[in-house]
Amino acid sequence: MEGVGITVMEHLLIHQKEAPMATGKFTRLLTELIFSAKIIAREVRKAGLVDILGLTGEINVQGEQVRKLDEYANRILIYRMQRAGVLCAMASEENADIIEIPDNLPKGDYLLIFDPLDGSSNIDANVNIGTIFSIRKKTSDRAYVTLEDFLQKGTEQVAAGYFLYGSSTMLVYTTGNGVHGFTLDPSVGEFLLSHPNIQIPEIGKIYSVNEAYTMYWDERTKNTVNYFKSDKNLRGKPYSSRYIGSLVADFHRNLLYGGIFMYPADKRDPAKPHGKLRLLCEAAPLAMVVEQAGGAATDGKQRILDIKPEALHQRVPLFIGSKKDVEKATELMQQG
Ligand code: P6P
Repeated sequence: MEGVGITVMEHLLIHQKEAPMATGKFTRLLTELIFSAKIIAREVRKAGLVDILGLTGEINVQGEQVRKLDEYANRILIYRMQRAGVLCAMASEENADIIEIPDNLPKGDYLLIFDPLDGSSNIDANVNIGTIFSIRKKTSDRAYVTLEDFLQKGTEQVAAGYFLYGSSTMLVYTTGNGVHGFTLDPSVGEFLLSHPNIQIPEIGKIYSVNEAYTMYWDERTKNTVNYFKSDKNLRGKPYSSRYIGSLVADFHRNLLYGGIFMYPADKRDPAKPHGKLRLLCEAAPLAMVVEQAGGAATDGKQRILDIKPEALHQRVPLFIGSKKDVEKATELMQQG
């Protein structure tokens, strides 16, 4: 019927036979995640007016004036997802330890890991930012949740995706049956299917990396990046350089157009020998999305989804995007 789109819930139920995830519990989890994102999107849209409005003009659940949007997004997600009745615990990029569900609130057996507002340092420049999420199931038969329950390989994710707060607000996610994009129609407050079955081009035309760090890279990393800047690559000419400095925005553009995003290890900070990006709340969810879209993701050596985490905030080098480009980058990163 003209003018009526497919909502996320309709899409999930349509694919119910393929997506065993479309159980009531999973649907509830996704519904609450979407509601949280709508609240965050509303505040992000106001961000430019903060000075005029005075802070966000929002009183958060603790009755404090909210000062920073990533703290605000974190609070919204924790508050709402604790009450969804489907989680046994959460982990956030903003919180050092796992976040338990208070005893007085209903619980389930899903685990949610998220980066509440990735790229938030760009918000004052009105650059696109996003929320990245990873959904897993508690597999241990212990009555209580421990850190060990979170340290599962990325292949254990049951769903993953991101919200992108930009010229429009989008949800892109997978339950293991392809990648689907939905765009928020603010007039009805629903995310409507806008990008069914996203497939990333096998060979891209964009490379994304912060070349300011060249002097901190090892020779293999320099050779790998130079490959995309030369005419000795699969395209026979240099790839275009595009780097926003907001992971979700860079990833989303490359997902649609084709390309490779690289955040290699560098020698800038001895405390972060494996680069800046985090395995559990950034690399693993985006790796599930990109593989479901026909792409690839490695740490320069192995598949991101095969990495067994050792710590909640473990950082990994990330090479993610078009399959042939990531395969070539990984090959070059292994050369002596
Ligand atoms: P750099 C934003 O702070 C972020 O975590 C990602 O969104 C982004 O890809 C990366 O850092 C940018 O880091 O070191 O290039 O400024």
